[in-house]
Amino acid sequence: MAQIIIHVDMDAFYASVEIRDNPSLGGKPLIIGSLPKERGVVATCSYEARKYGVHSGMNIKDAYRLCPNGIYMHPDFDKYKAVSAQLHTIWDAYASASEAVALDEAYLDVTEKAGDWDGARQIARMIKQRTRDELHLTCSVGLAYSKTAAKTASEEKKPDGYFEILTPEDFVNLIQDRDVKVLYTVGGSTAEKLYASGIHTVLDIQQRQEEVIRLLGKQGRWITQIACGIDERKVEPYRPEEAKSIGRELTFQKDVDNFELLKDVLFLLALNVENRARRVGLRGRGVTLKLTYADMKSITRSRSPVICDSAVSIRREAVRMLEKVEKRPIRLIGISLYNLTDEEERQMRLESFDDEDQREQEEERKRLFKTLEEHYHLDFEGHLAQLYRAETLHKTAEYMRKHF
Ligand code: DCP
Ligand code: CA
Ligand code: CA
Repeated sequence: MAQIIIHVDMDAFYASVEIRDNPSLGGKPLIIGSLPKERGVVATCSYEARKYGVHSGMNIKDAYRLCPNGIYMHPDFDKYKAVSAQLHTIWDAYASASEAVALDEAYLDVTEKAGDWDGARQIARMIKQRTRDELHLTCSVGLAYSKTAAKTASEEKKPDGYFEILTPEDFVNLIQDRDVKVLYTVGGSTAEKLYASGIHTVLDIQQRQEEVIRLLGKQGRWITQIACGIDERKVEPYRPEEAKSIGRELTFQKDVDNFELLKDVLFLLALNVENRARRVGLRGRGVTLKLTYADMKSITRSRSPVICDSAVSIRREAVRMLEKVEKRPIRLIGISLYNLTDEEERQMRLESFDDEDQREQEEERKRLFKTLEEHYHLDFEGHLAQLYRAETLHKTAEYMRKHF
């Protein structure tokens, strides 16, 4: 049977929650992330701030340059996690399966509960209404025949939007003249490859499918399908707290035998893992270090229980394990967090210890960034934002390898 799928995504999520809880922030450019004098990135910002060109992932210094009159705040992940749980209560009431993609976003399979498109429209309306009435927040909803189309639809009329794409033909008509990046599986580096071959729009992909597949392999096959409106993926019931682990690994182009360098790479990996864990509101109670030697022998080492919710603490544990392994050339290194939890473990620790540990971690974070900058001449002020992307991580690590 054909599917009826809703994709719901909250508007300026962290910022909207903060404005709701402190209405004096309303109507102002609000930037959630770091404070201007710190080193960090923009997590998100209000739509007023977006008018100045500020956006998620941007270096905070750049945001400050564009919007010096903005209000800058740290995120409060625990609060957003609590709101996310309330959202799920609403969403799950209308879906036979719901798949959380982030704290503020989910796919809902409403095929059975809606019965037909009219039923689904009603569900979309109710979700928007209840989100407003019960949580005093707005969301954007997309209704469609597939996951890809539903996600595209929810983006279409943001904020507080509603849009529907009921057939593959409608989907194709909507996006065929747009840049290939409208297909959300096409990231920056994939887009560059396509542009280099003169493929700029979705229509170009449709008309040159063989070429795209030759260029991108398996991923190319998937992209050509989406470009033609084909996506039969089901909504997979999923909650972030069911995730088994969050990890990132890196294969070097050339084997690395310098273990001091590996410790620095561990910080890059830990920053990436920290960012992803925070976005779904989870902490790890265990850390795994994975290594593959040049002769392809792989080993893993784990530590648990530990409290790991920051790049510094994740790296600290990984370095301890790295110091105990056999020192031979390394081909791959990875870190993952497991025993994921959203419990407030920090509350169980003594306040004073907590504060002191916090300060120490802050110092260590600064020191690690400084080392990276001084040893490798990496411009972290400029690159920190992109560092959270896997491909930049890769490039940065390779750069470090060459210059150490
Ligand atoms: N987030 C983050 N870092 C990013 C992107 C997002 O920490 N690079 C966080 C902050 C956002 C939340 O995740 O509030 C949801 O991300 P979205 O991409 O859905 O962005 P918003 O909900 O903030 O805005 P929009 O209205 O565009 O969906
Ligand atoms: Ca959102
Ligand atoms: Ca989102």
